[in-house]
Amino acid sequence: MRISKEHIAAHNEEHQADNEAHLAFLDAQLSKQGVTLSLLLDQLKDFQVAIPSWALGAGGTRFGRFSIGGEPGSLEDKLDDVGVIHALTQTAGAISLHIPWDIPKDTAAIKQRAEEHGIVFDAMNSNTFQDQQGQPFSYKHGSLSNSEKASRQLAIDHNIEVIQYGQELGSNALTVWLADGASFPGQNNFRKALQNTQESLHEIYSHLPQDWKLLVEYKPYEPNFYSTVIQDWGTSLMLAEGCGERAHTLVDLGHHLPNTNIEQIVATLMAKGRLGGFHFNDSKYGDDDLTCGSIKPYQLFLIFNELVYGMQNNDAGNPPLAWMIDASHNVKDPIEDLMQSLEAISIAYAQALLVDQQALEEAQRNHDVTMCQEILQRAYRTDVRPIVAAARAMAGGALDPLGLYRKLDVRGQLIGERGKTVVATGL
Ligand code: LRH
Ligand code: MN
Repeated sequence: MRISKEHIAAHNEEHQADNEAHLAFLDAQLSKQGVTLSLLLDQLKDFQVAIPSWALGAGGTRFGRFSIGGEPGSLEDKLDDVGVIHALTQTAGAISLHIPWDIPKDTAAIKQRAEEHGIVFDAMNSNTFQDQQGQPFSYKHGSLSNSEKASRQLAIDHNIEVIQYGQELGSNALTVWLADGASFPGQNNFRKALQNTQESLHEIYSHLPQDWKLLVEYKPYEPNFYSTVIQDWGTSLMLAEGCGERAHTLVDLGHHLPNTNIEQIVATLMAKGRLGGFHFNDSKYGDDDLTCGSIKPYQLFLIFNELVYGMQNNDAGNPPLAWMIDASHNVKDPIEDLMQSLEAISIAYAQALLVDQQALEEAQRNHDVTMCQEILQRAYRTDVRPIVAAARAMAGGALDPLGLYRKLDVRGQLIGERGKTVVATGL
């Protein structure tokens, strides 16, 4: 299933006049605020977010999984689905693979297919939270933190293998997320588990190619429900600093206890020059992996406001960030859900670019608390959708990706090609 440029041109033809009318109104409004629309469009046009290879099929929970039909049955199919999303949005120019769920059988062919879709390979993800068939040592009681040297070494070797797959594909980052932890008090020696993890990560880091980054992802709980070795940003930062300059923290928005101030964590990590990237999603309770901006859009905006400020004041030399989605689709069409997330992320970024940072700093200096909020919310309450749509069209995408996706009945065509019962690898 391919979306042709002709499909998109015809669609944009239909929607152009309407979007330009909105754009002209916004341009008049924003230029009064000293905002140059063309600059904003350029920044948005170049903004790319990686799609998780494990979220192109229907997700599920321990209570059940409901097929969507037409799911990708191979890595080739997954690249084609990311190709559909990228053709429609021009914002999904990368895929993040999870090993062993997505081991490329023919690397050259996979690279060729990705190239045809204009997709590159973002961070690689290792998996030491599941035992593979015939695995000599189990990860049941941990991987990099396990008290058993054999399990630790197996997990280290797996991560080194993942780096090799990534090198062949042109990736330049490894994301390590550990399920390691305990479900009951007394089950683990916290200090030994942390020490083992530091030593294991250091061993992996010593095998990292010079142009690569190591991204250490933290999470407070699940699948362990009493303690997790890498439970929060502080532990991740400490472990990253314990590895070296090219080790950074990865912030998965769903990996925070309720009411955590994530935008402050982002500001802190950027101030330390150790923010490596994101797994964007949204949640109401736990690691719900819901559509970005579907539950807490204002939080997403506040996070991007800290990112924009951090990138404009990057005295700590924070590296370019890895922008990735990490979601799971229990009730929505995965492609539609991912396009909604891309829209929400682009909207939050565009609104954050509208924040008058100079005026905000002045209001902060003057302790004018009311004005601080006014400055933020003026940007947040600006309907930037016509700008996000125009940036997409400028890059060759559709003004209304979801509308065109449905008009072309892409899911119907995928079901026709792949059948109703294919189950994609992943969560
Ligand atoms: C853990 C996580 C991690 C992935 C997995 C699929 O919750 O966020 O990033 O490895 O989901
Ligand atoms: Mn994640």
